Amino acid sequence: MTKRVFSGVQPTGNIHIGNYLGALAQFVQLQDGNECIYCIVDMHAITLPKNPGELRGNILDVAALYLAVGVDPARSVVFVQSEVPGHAELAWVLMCNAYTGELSRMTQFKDKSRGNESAPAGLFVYPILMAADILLYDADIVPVGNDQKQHIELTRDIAVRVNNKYGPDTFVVPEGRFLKEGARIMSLDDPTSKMSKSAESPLSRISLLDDASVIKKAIMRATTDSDGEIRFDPDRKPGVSNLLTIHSAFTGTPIARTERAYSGRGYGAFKKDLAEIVETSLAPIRGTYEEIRYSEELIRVLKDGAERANAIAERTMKRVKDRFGLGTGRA
Ligand code: ATP
Ligand code: LTN
Repeated sequence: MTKRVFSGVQPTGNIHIGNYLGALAQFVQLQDGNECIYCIVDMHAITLPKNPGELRGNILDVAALYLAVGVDPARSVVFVQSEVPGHAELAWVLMCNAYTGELSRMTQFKDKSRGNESAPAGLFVYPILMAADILLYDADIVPVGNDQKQHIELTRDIAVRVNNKYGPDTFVVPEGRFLKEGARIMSLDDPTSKMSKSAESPLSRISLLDDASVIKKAIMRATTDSDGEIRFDPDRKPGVSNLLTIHSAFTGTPIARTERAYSGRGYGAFKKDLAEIVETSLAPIRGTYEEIRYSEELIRVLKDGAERANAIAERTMKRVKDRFGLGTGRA
């Protein structure tokens, strides 16, 4: 039986190779044999203040990148979250079935709010909106990076809780799909924290649209260590291990083989080759992106995607309203 796949990326700019290897590459692979729905989660992006003009631009950037990496709008639904009202509607229903205690335990909230009394309430309920995104489409599989594990668990807990109360088939209980290699790409200049869109230093990441010179600079300057040995050991050699992970994710070569190939050759040679591998992998993505980013075709894809997504979302909302006894049931 074909499975339904759902995932989303925030339109926050600087989409990087961590997002690509951890999430986008899986989006493309999962199109074979599954029904895929890929969303640009703009409502998640406003949990922290955004410049409106920039946000609009970032939405189209992510949409163009989806298509550039190989998401095929003829096979998959591609749309913008705020264009389907069901997300906000279902989020409210789920909020009434989630506990403040479980939300306070979310590490992303703890990191981003840091006990700040004026942290937006949206940051606190962010995982509920994410649960709504997933449950609205009866998704079976959710491909995401490792950092989203806790949010997927919460989604499952809420789905099971509602099913126990309101009927076993109210929601499909989804499963996360995490990649082993490439599930967590670390920052290049601080390999103990994850590569992130929001990190201040541009040398911490490689964005999908970076050109050859920027890629080379970031990799050549990546933090390593002083023992000169190319060996995978994330605890003692986080920088080198991260570069090996990136190498393996782009080439498909097992890490052990790369360790042998570069044995005794020092970091310089490895880094130079890696920069070239990353550049040749990203060049075609950049090319397609430039062709479609400002095209009418992109707008048409998103409009069509929103219509298809809405049709599914409306069916789910009708079912949810019936189970909860909301409305008259005759609208
Ligand atoms: P931020 O910098 O704001 O934390 P982000 O880089 O985590 O943002 P998201 O839009 O939240 O970006 O994530 C998009 C997808 O990329 C998610 O599935 C997420 O798990 C994945 N992802 C993000 N960072 C990494 C990373 N360093 N390694 C692997 N996957 C990642
Ligand atoms: N929270 C995710 C983005 C996201 C998402 C989703 C991922 C929002 N809704 C639904 C998968 C399914 C993040 O920060 N990476």
